[in-house]
Amino acid sequence: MPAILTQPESMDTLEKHAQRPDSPVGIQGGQHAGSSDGPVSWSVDAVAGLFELPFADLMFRAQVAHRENHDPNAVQRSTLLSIKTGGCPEDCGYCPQAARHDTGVGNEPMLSVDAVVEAARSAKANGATRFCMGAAWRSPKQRDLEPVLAMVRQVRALGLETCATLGMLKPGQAGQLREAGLDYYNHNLDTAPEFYGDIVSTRTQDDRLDTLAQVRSAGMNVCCGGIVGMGETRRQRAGLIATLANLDPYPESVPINHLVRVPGTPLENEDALDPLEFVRTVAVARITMPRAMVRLSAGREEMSEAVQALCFLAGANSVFYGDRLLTTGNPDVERDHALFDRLGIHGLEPARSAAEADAVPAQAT
Ligand code: SAM
Ligand code: DTB
Ligand code: SF4
Repeated sequence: MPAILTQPESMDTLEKHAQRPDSPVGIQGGQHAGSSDGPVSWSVDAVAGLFELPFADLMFRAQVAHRENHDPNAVQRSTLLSIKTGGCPEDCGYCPQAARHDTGVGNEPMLSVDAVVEAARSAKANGATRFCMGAAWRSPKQRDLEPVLAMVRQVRALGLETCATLGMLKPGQAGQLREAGLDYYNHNLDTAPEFYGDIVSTRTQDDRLDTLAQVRSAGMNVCCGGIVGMGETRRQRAGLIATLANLDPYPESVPINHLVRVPGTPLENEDALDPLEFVRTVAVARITMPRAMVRLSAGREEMSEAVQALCFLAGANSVFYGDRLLTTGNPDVERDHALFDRLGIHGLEPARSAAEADAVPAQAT
């Protein structure tokens, strides 16, 4: 985890204000489950209450949580690569890679290990510190996992943090990925439990939780978040965040995706979400998961720079970096550099040095 910020005086002032008994922005929120030093448990009502705060009060609370745990001017950069695109048998309503959606995304073969390592090298040269390899699988077959293990080993040897998102894992696969040096496994809960069945019918959210448990038991860090703007209610956004925050421990990385409305997907005509509601979701994620890296994820290409700046103020401290996500676009690095310069943001250094690149991943913290 990044170093704690250094501005004791101003932090004291912020905290004193936030802890005033009459403050609408009091920093108490989640309830401790069981003993007072056990994990904090968030009810959907408590999270929905955060969403209902006046915007300035919500942002203030998010900033207190952010500044207590992170450098507010540092943003971590992860580059994505689709190592196996399209042809997926699942029916996720948002996804351009589902074979049954007529989106123009073809069923392509897996990239070669060399092509992936070359892309990782160039991501590192551009300033990314984490490289995330995505595959359009329901679940990897063992024969497909073998080349992925080689990719993980070689990408990690470059001194990058490694992440993969390959679908549901079968027993033993998480262990193999960790052995190869995978630092993070991305597997999103995507939306509130009660809305999940409206978006995906080919698996349940419990299937996702099962894979997340396997990732944890194997000692990997968890990257888990969701998508907003799929027609869910505000309470359902609160339900998603509460579910994430109640994972024990909560994820180290929390991608907050804005739905990219891809023509040919069932959600292509979904109403646009109020951008300030997206900012609120980021702020609520920051407050409920204070030590996590909260990633401003899909949807950034359509987002104004002013809204992105509000997301950073709300506690986002990570982005997908590079001009492509998996199949859709993302701001190019020049545009991001210009935005970061205007905001005085600097890239975060990798959590581990290149010298550690050959070591096995550290236990999740
Ligand atoms: N197949 C694997 C899985 O579903 O876990 C990995 C790849 S899948 C594309 C990874 C994540 O991308 C999904 O869980 C979802 O959160 C996100 N995603 C896919 N399509 C999206 C879209 N149109 N807009 C925003 N996020 C999207
Ligand atoms: C995540 O939460 N978002 C990324 C990554 N994890 C794998 C994927 C976004 C995909 C957006 C649609 C596309 O480019 O296909
Ligand atoms: Fe397949 Fe993942 Fe897309 Fe769902 S989100 S259709 S599992 S690639």
